[in-house]
Amino acid sequence: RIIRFKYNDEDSILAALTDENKVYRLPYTDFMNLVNEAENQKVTTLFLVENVIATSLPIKESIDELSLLVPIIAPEVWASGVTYEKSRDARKYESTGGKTDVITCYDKVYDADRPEIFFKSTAARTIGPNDAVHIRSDSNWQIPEPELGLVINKDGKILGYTIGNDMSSRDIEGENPLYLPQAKIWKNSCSIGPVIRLAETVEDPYNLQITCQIYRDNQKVVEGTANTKQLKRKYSELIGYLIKDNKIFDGTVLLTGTCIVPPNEFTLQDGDRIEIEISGIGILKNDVKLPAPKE
Ligand code: DO4
Ligand code: MG
Repeated sequence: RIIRFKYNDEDSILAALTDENKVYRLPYTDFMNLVNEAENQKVTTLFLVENVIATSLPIKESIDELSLLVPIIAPEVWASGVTYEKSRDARKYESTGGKTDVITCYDKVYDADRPEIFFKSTAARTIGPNDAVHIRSDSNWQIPEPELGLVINKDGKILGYTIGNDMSSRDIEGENPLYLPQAKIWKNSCSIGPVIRLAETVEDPYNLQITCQIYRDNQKVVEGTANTKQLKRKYSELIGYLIKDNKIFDGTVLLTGTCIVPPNEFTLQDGDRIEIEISGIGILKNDVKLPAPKE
């Protein structure tokens, strides 16, 4: 797994995190530099990383002592929607007030050949662990969306897997699906990290357990779990539609849709804490903040 962290007066360090939680500094400026170097040498990224681990010593600090940053400064984050039944049903609920005898755009997109793919975030709006996700001041129904993130190159090749939180406003989208960008994009509305698990080390990306826990005043108030085997689509299908006739940049992250939705009566509050775990990848933890109104 690849991490980035702040270290004394150095801006950022790229490092490998082993399964035993040992941290090895890598001689590359960032994740894409590592990937490109492997390509130049015609070896896998895993080979380069294992070589560093075999020929150097881990740093003395433990992973918990490090100030982790986003593992990659993704130029863009895109997201897939309504890729799990759970999401289709939740979107239908918020847009109809709970009616089941109507066909909504969410029912149609779940069954359509073309998936829902939307623009989610830019590098400046995306945060990593140890930073707070923001909630909007004009919404009364906001949730995290725990999602597997694909780190891809400009040609759509999957380089690694990360964890993403597609923060969402259910009442804004529920009022009118045309409000989607406002229900999805604002400052600190997207979190990714804390690691990128190299693609070649993931045995079955369609069998990853995802868990989301939300804490309020140190009490767990929400817990949900699901598995990527419930995904309706293939990752190649989502990427295929994303890159079609598009310009995509190295290090783009594509979120694959949410499979966990908190109970309908739940909304996030300032001071909550969100923890999203994906098996074999790690735990993405973020506090929730309602920023003070601008003067
Ligand atoms: O249709 C809205 C977006 C749904 C979404 O973000 C998801 O399913 O994860
Ligand atoms: Mg989502």
